[in-house]
Amino acid sequence: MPTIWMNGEWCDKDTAKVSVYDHGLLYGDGVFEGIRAYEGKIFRLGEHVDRLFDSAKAIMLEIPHSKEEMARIIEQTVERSGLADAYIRPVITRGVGDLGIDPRKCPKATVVVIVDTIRVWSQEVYDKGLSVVTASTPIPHRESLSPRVKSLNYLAHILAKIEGNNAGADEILMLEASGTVSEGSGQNLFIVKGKTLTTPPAHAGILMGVTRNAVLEIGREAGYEVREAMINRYDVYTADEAFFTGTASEVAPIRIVDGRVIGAGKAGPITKDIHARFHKLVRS
Ligand code: PXG
Repeated sequence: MPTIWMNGEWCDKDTAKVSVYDHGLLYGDGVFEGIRAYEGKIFRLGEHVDRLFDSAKAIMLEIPHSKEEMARIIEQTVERSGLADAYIRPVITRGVGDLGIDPRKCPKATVVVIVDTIRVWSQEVYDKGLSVVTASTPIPHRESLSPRVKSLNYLAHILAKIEGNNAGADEILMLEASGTVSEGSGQNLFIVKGKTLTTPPAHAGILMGVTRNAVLEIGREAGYEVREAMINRYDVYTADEAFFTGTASEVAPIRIVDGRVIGAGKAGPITKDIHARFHKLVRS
């Protein structure tokens, strides 16, 4: 059953409510995480908690719990939900303040952990491979709000996603303002050429995905060459294979980008291999 922990209290979907004066709602002032549990085991909880605290530190938001407490709250919420396979959404906002923007008016952060399930695309889309278009909305400049902060400001990614929806695509590809390739609306990108896997590096305007890290490890262990390098749309169009990675999306093969069919136009052998190894890893 969907279960919510909010500021020390247990709630359900109907009773979990935030104030209209919460700066998370008024200004998108806050941070979040997206985590999965497989067969009752939370995948890389430590990495997600570390990223949550780094995001909070970057925006000078103090989480009123230690990392250990936060991890324990997340584990307890999963246990209480009874869901063996779950999607976990910790959200920390600046808290309740007044109608001004000044965060000093918010004495206490709002802490929420939601445990529910998620499905990004239908099984048919995974089987066929995703259709992708490049969005014209760029990734926000890293010196404005770092893309590495998993903040409650997802409007650029949402606007990009709307462009994809309007084009009838399954997903979008976002570029940095300079034009180099970054990521999807909530997933990192990998391309395959020969036996080499390439994904854009930290400074390409990406969120440093936990799934991305896992796939980098899996790729190395499997004996592929694995690179973090800047790529352009040309590299994507001419790749043998391409796939997205993300906690919600897992490993999702890409079939077509901006009308260019990628490789054979279906999940290639290396994508299938990475997918199988990933599913084994999360259940190990
Ligand atoms: N880039 C961005 C911008 C993200 O939000 C990822 C990459 C992948 O990171 P992980 O750590 O999950 O491998 C994310 C993930 C969704 C959804 O509906 C995805 C995310 C957040 C909210 C919703 O797919 N974040």
